[in-house]
Amino acid sequence: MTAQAKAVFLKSAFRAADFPALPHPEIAVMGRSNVGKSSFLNMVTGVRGLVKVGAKPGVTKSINFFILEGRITLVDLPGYGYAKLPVEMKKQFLPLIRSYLAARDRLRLVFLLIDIRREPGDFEHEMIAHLEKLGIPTAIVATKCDKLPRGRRAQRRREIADGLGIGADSVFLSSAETGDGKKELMGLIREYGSGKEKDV
Ligand SMILES: Nc1nc2c(ncn2[C@@H]2O[C@H](COP(=O)(O)OP(=O)(O)OP(=O)(O)O)[C@@H](O)[C@H]2O)c(=O)[nH]1
Ligand SMILES: [Mg+2]
Repeated sequence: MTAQAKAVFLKSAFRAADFPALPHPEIAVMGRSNVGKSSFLNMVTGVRGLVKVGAKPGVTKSINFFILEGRITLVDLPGYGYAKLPVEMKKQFLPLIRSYLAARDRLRLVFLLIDIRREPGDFEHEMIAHLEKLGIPTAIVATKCDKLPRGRRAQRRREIADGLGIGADSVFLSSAETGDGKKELMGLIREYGSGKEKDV
């Protein structure tokens, strides 16, 4: 029998006072609205329907906590605003995200997701700098890689890495449609979730 990751929903928090006190190492998923954060969690855990996914941006409006195999906390963060929204609405979840990052002393790793077809923008640059300042390891994930033919993926991976000033090896590819990247990403979750982490 293959060991299947078992993940369960714990709670939603709309403000810092509602964040649960948990003993486990914690790993969070962050990125622009509609980039595929919730789908990413469904894909890596293998639990279809664990997190609500939507065609329209702005589906996740709270911070959602999940427990993986009873020993790792996984966190789905609301998205940074959709490009078509007014600036004020785009930024509506940033204070909540910042207070989350400041509050969680067991946070071991943040997955920062970028659509493989997009260029990293101000949000990604600012968040990477912010996470670095807080000393939180960050793994960049290029999502929806099924949208590009295989031959184009390596090139986009390099371009995203160049845009962020990091090595191409630090950008992981994923697809919630095909399961591409699942093994590697689950490997990172287990590594960081066990406390025996290597550098990303
Ligand atoms: N083709 C393809 N579509 C994807 C993939 N991941 C997500 N999607 C689609 O993209 C849309 C947004 O996915 P979500 O997982 O809800 O994105 P999110 O980042 O959680 O969005 P918010 O909660 O609104 O911030 C949905 O229509 C998904 O089906 C992927 O890997 N490939
Ligand atoms: Mg979501």
